[in-house]
Amino acid sequence: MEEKGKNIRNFVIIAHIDHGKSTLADRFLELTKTVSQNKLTPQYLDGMNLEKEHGITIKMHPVQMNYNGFILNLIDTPGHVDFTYEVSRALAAVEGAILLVDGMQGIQAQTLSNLQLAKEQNLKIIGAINKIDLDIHDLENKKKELADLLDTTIDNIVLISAKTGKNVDLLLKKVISEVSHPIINKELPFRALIFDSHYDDYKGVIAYIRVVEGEIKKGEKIVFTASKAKSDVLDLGYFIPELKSKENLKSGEIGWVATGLKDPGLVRVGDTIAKKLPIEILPGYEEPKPMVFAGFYLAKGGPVSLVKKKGEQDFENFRYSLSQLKLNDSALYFTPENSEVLGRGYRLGFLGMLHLKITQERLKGEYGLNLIVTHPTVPYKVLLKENEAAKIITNPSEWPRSDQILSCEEPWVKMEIITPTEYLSAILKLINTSRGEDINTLSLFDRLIITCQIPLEEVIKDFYDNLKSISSGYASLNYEISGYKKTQLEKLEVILAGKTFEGLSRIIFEKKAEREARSLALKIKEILPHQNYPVSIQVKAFGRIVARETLSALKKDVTAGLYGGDITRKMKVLKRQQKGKKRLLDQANLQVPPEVFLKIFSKSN
Ligand SMILES: Nc1nc2c(ncn2[C@@H]2O[C@H](COP(=O)(O)OP(=O)(O)O)[C@@H](O)[C@H]2O)c(=O)[nH]1
Ligand SMILES: [Mg+2]
Repeated sequence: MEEKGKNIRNFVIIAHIDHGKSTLADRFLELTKTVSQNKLTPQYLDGMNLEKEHGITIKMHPVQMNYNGFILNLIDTPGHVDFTYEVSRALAAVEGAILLVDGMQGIQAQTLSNLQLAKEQNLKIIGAINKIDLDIHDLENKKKELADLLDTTIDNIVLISAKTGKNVDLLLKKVISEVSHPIINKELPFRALIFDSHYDDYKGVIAYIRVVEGEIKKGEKIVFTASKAKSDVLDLGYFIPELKSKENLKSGEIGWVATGLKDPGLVRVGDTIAKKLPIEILPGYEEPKPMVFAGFYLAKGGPVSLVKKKGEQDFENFRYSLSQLKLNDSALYFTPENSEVLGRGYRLGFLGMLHLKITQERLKGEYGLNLIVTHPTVPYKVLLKENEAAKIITNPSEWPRSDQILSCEEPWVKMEIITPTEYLSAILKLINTSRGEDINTLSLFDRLIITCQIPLEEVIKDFYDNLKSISSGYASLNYEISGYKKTQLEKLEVILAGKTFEGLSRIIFEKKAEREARSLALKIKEILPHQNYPVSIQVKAFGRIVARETLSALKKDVTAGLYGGDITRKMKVLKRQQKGKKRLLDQANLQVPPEVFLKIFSKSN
């Protein structure tokens, strides 16, 4: 009989966004009867509400399937560039990858970047072209492209339809025959890598692990090598994709352990779990560097919490929510900060704008936190005249006075865009207006790869949306941080009804400051709800007001209740209203609703 363990296959599905990973996972779940037909909703593994709402995968999702005597551990992965850290962690837990390509779209930017990550992990990669139920007119070319990319022959490329299920069984059989089984080492002391985690109110921290060596049973004691925290294994098991208990987890297996730990800070993704220390630490993950920062503050009215005493307890609740969320999103970074107007809050760091938006939605949906988010910023390096060390500034309110600054630097990215040739000139124009440099064009079969360097600040603004719209959705992009470069920056300050709103401040490339100030003032005018009094909107830069607008007062028709022809009475009421307006203006304590903060930095408004 075959040695136990040799019948295990651990693999991921990787692809560009929307190429059909989660739908393919559905077909696998169906084929292996892991989820019963009547329960299988589309993109079943996208279990989070947010994933269903947005139609995208945000988290990696592990699931175990049984097929023809084999144990198959599949991890579905997200495709968006902001969630690459999820993909790379999933890759470190498996031996093989299905690289899926949408036959209509062909190879896209994340196809290349995910392939690169899989190669770095020495995974066996199986190429598949999806959506063959559609009328793909140059299928032969698409096959050849993918085969060339994978350095293989076209007969190795599997043609499938994740929608109809065509050839999905062939693909799964290929995974079984070509992906190697994990290296099994049951005799060595237990070591496992934590690749993800989440918090459970009853069982505490649940760590998702890949067991590398040895074996672990329910009730045994474990230790986390980074925090040295100890715990008992309350329960353990595998994913179906919900948690399913079993007796033990052995070398080569993927599963979860319930630790009972109530302090989320004790468990870190990438850490090694053992039974005893000392033990050699497994190569974990390189910590991702947050590159987009924003302040998060509890909106007035507070969170939807049952806690009666607001204030301190709400803030404590906020902190606890963040540390719980971090367990399930190890790329999230946070540190406390204060704002004169907004009170106590946190500065959060993200991998990109989608990561920011998703986090805000998760904090609201999963933790009931209604938050004000300040204008996002990239980290800037500033050299001060009287200080030799460069300072990294991630908060515009900490921006030094311009006469104190010796020089500044901003982060740049190396970007790769894949596009059909006809959009080349429009894209080059976009790159130019976004301050891009070092532009190169290469051909990729019948399309082009444009590589360039661009300031990250331009990228997070609206580069992606612009690229999609000028290429009718056909161009795709990927980028990675390439380093800091010298630049000239200026701070824009927003003054509403005479009061500075630090949360709306932003740092901006000097040459774009005036234009940006004017459009910011206009945008605020459009978005800010009318008050009972006129609100002056001013934007300050270079030590002066560079843009101003006035938001007119809300006109309440106070005479509406007075019918009949008594004109003097009408005049009296109107006069009173005017006085009222003046009084209101004097006491103006303008509140900016959270939606306004959100809308001011989102391009679509
Ligand atoms: N016609 C067709 N559509 C597909 C196929 N596979 C996936 N799709 C659709 O493509 C979209 C993206 O699928 P999804 O599985 O969420 O992609 P993911 O982002 O890679 O996980 C969805 O609207 C699917 O219904 C296929 O084989 N044929
Ligand atoms: Mg998906």
